Amino acid sequence: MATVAEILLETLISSDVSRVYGLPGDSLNGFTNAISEHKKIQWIHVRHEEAAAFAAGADAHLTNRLAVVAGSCGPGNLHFINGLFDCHRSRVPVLAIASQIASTELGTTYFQETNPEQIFKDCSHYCGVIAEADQMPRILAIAMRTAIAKRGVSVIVLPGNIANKDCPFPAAALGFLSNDSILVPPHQDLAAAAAILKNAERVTILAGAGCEGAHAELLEIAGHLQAPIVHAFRGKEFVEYDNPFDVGMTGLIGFASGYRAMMNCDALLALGTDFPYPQFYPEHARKVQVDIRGEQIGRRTVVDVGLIGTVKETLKALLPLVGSTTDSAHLEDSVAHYKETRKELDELAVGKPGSSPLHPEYVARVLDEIAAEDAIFTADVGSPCIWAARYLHFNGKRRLLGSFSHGSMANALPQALGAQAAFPGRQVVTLSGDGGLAMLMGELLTAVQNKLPVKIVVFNNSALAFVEVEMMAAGIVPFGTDLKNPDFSKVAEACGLLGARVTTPEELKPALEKALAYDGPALVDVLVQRRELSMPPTISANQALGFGLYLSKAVLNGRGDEIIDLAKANLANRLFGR
Ligand SMILES: Cc1cc2nc3c(=O)[nH]c(=O)nc-3n(C[C@H](O)[C@H](O)[C@H](O)COP(=O)(O)OP(=O)(O)OC[C@H]3O[C@@H](n4cnc5c(N)ncnc54)[C@H](O)[C@@H]3O)c2cc1C
Ligand SMILES: Cc1ncc(C[n+]2csc(CCOP(=O)(O)OP(=O)(O)O)c2C)c(N)n1
Repeated sequence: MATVAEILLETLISSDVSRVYGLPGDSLNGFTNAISEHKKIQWIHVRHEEAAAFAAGADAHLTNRLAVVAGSCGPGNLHFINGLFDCHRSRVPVLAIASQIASTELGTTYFQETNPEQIFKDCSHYCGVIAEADQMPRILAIAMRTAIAKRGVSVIVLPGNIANKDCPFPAAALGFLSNDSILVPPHQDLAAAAAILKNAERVTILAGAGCEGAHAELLEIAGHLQAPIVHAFRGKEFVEYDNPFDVGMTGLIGFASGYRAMMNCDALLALGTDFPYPQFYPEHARKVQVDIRGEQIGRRTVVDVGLIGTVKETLKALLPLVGSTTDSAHLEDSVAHYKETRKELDELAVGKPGSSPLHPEYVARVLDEIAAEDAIFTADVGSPCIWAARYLHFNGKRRLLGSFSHGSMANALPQALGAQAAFPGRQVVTLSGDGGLAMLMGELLTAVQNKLPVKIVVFNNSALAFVEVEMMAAGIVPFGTDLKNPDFSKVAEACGLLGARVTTPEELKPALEKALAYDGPALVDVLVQRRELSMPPTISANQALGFGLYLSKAVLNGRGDEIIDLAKANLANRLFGR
């Protein structure tokens, strides 16, 4: 008779799972042993379980299929927690197999004993404990179906001794492998939404990740309403390309034009977005929001009509009801402003030969120009998010991943590993922070060991620069943000990657080209400006005040050199130029 671990594995295989990310340990031996014997599932051996969870999240995001992580008891699966939070908040289907100490020892504060069912409660839709061998197939199926149907994390807690017991039931099919259901709101709700949109003079669309697969419908309704389209960050990869209505992103790291188009409208149509910052929503506009999850509607701003539906199908149903306006003043004004904003941003992305350190904008721009047309990018939380938001172009084939909803540092490298494992033939490129890279630097070894040819571009500014800006904006003198970095290219070489270090603009393109063409993992360490300020598109009185305060504090502290630094980075232009 097959063991619980073997039936578990067979169930995964029959559900199209072909990789498991993890790190072994005593209580997980039954499962890893089954993997080693079956050979139908690839074991992606990571150096830190958090990385396994980030990698699985990227895999699930890109494949729209369940991804799986497995970790040993106690500290082994505890390490998953931050990565699993990211997966859950990004709404990607991930199953975590958290092995547990022997069931005979539970409740005795035994060596490595934890309560995973409590620990993972907040980052999962379902957490089932397998107390008996007979129970496993049903608990597993519930966990898998829940992760797929609700999109998020499920956890099964499996004591090591039970994994090795005989299982009397065979592997059973789940019945579905993804949730692609469509949902159309009722006519009366659509009519109420249409009335708001028809009666408005200036409609703006805020489009998010829920617009995936609805590009044509999005453009069609924008045409009918003569509405500029602003995108939320997770919607960038699906919305911005081939889009004459595009006016950029809004938010703290967005474009001035995106902010302006939102604030100038008298009706907002929010489509598949959970853009989280209330202060960036227009106060006086009427609002219609479409979301597949009704509970998301009205969470960030007051909404007049909520439509529970999938964007594509809802727009198809809404289109005949909204009519067509010929008044294009708001659209034309917003697009013109966007063009100006874009021009200003592009002017910052320059590299004067010999000047060191480089402008990070220039690094992102060159990367964007030479990366493959179906490249997968991952961006670390911190200022790499800014460069990705402003300088990477998408085309319907390229993809973008980040820890956008959870906001955890160190996501870019492990997400790249998962992306590369899922798509071995595609170019996978990180925009890594120096702080972010160092946080999970052991994963360089994962890239080498698993032959994952990811390309890591380090924006090395010797600082936790993003929080430094936050501190300055809040009127605080930066503290604890210095990073004493090694030469990351040498670290990479020691780990078995191709390494390169770039100190001047003219070295950049050749180094990136060589790394992208290299048949294996490569790291390019680029020295970039530390105080390349990326101020919000609109500065509130408080933030400006805070900034002034910082300057005076800096002077008082005898840190005049920092002010000169800021001047070099063209602060005034950024603050007041747009
Ligand atoms: C350092 C940092 C700075 C950031 N700054 C900004 C910023 O300035 N601007 C910005 O925009 N973001 C910013 N973000 C990201 C931000 O935190 C949010 O993650 C992002 O705005 C959310 O994008 P979204 O609404 O497209 O995606 P999500 O938050 O994932 O929302 C998608 C919504 O669509 C729904 N949905 C999914 N599929 C469908 C479907 N088929 N039909 C209908 N609905 C569907 C979901 O239920 C969900 O409510 C930043 C993140 C970081 C880490
Ligand atoms: C795990 C975690 N720790 C701390 C933070 C707070 N934080 C956000 S961005 C950031 C700095 C990131 O630094 P780095 O990776 O060097 O990128 P930079 O902003 O310098 O380009 C910090 C500390 C976080 N988001 N996640």
